[in-house]
Amino acid sequence: MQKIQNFINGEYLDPIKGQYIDNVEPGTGKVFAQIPNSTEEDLENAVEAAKVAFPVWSNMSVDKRSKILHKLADLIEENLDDLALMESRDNGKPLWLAKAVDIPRASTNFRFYASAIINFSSEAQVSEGFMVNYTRLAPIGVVGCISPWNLPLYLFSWKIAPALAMGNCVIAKPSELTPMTAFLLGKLTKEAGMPDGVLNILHGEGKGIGQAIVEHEATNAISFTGGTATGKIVGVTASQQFKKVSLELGGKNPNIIFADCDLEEAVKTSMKSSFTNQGEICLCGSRILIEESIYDEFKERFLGECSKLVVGDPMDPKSNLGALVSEAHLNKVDSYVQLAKEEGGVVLYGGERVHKEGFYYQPTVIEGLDENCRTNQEEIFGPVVTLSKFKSEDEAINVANSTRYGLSCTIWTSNLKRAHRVSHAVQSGIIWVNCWLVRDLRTPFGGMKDSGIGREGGNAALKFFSEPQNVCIKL
Ligand code: TXE
Repeated sequence: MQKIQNFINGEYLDPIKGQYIDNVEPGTGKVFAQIPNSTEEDLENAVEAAKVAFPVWSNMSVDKRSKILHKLADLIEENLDDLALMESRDNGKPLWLAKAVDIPRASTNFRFYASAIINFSSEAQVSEGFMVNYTRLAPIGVVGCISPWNLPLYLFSWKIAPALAMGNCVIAKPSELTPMTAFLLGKLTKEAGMPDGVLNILHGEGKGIGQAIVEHEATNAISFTGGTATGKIVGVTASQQFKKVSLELGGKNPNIIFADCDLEEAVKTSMKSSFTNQGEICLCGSRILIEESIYDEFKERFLGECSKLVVGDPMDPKSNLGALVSEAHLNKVDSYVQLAKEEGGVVLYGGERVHKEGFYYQPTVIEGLDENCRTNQEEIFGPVVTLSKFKSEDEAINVANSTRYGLSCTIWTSNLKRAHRVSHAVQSGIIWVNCWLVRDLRTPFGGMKDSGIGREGGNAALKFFSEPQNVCIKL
């Protein structure tokens, strides 16, 4: 049984207190590794290493830091197969998806920020004959990065790449459900030439070592991605020490289908936005709102596509959906389908667990629910979507905005004015029109309302992971 280790000060170390958590493979339901359940003693070691490394890393030339991050991106690409296999075994997602999306985007994250810091510029204001002001983006120091289990290396790298690029040292904790690719990343940072102590990776439970990282006086900023409930705890903890905090939280995203859309394209992409990664992406469109005149046709086509989906072994290239990440999450998703039926919903497709071993669930489509019921208000975070019809644009906008979340929204229409009008009216941080999950990393990423605070991505992330300092010099 593999026992993974923390990565502290450039070396793999056992947890000091010798405590471990079982790591269960979602595809089989069997324990396949053990991970450290780190304690404050491990954290103190990581803090010490990060503090020692900070002057070296923050004073390193941007060009040299950039080269190290580019080399790390190269190494991720060279190790794509091993990383993808581990990602799939750890999370339950199909291997083909880990190879096509998760691991390549992790490499892209490092490559993007390795380039961004070379091209990043700040402003200077010259008051003629009197003074010049310039703004310096100073590194913050030691920062904490905490990531979730749905896109493990993708979101882990999404945080640590800009933090490292800006000259900070990082204490990072992946989800205890999916630690394996972060574990493997440690040695790649060493091979890339990253100085010891710059990146420290601690494993363990959120309420234990996760909370300790947020509380520790040495972490001056916290970047968190996870559930809204946890985000509230992290936000309160960090704000009491006036730490900068970025919270990327949950979503209950509307997918609005107008009658004037390209219906074939809308159905095809809606299958992806509903069920990719078993619906375990915070950006999935879990509430499909369809204009009344095309409701029946959309429903027929959508259900027809659902019947072609294969739920199976993540290692099988024919599997469209793999396993949900844990038995607890499988039970949570199933409980919401039972709730939907109690609330008057009709299950049009799916709604059942599949296979004996492992944590598999059918793609599930439900209609006949009111927009204010719990099924349409609460995040399920699984392969479950609801269909509902609307008569007018205003009605669609009101339903879209009717939850506490505001992460993303997809809009399907061929009317350009409507595309802009509805985009501006929907309370979501990310709007896709006639597409989904296409990203330009220069754009800010994040949600409104209970979907979080702050924006990551592009220059927004570089600014988050720095302290702007204005220097004014008399001429
Ligand atoms: O979150 P959790 P999960 C959301 C997604 C869903 C949830 C699923 O919509 O709601 O996250 O991810 C650690 N102090 N997003 O279940 O439980 C925990 O160990 C410090 C939105 O993982 O919140 C894990 O590493 N840390 C997102 C991490 O927090 C704590 C994209 C997340 O765990 C902690 C992905 C504590 N007190 C998922 N308690 C987006 N918007 O981009 C737990 N953790």
